Amino acid sequence: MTQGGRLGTVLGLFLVAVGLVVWAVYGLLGPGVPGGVVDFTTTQSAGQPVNLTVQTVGAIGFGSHPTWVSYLVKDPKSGKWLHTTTWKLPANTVVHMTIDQYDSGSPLRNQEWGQVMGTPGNTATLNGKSFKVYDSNSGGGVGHTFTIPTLNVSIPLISVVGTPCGQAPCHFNSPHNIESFSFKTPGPGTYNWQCFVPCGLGYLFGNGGPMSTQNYMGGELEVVN
Ligand SMILES: [Cu+2]
Repeated sequence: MTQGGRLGTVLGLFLVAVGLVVWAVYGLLGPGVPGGVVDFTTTQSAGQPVNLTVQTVGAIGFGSHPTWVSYLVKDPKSGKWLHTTTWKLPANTVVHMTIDQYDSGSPLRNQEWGQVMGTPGNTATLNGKSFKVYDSNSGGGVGHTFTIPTLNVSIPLISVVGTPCGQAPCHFNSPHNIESFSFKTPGPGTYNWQCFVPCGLGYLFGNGGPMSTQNYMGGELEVVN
């Protein structure tokens, strides 16, 4: 083999090794590859409620749009945070949803989005305390909503107090609010969900960027039998 050939082989092997290290570190520590579907249909016996946990962050911190606001979902099998907003759920089943909200907020342009809708009694809990409506002119306001328009489900996500977590996935040592509520899935079909607070900073009226991109501020519920 010529010296150039040997150099090429060594360089090639070196790049493969670097690639493997990056892949291993990302796989172990990182929140996974964006996209895909997280399956909640096999994590409990038929007819039993589904537990679905997500987090909202002010900046995802990785990928092609590190500064964008985003949702992440906790994989029910591995417990890892995944950057995926398409969730497969069983039909006609109660979903107990928990949102760990790590982002700041502001007063709402439309106070209607401060209401809890579509849950039993139109209530949700904020850090263990039941509420029906949040006055977004108090505290730090509202950061996002979790809204499923076709099911009339909507929950305001209340601003954290203090310096928000800088890089996802966030952990409980950063300021956060824990909100929980339940809703029932309808029959099979695809149901979009999204945030209704224009939180796409730097975009026209806040509605571009993460607000209109899958895996950031919106996604799909794939409801199946
Ligand atoms: Cu949002």
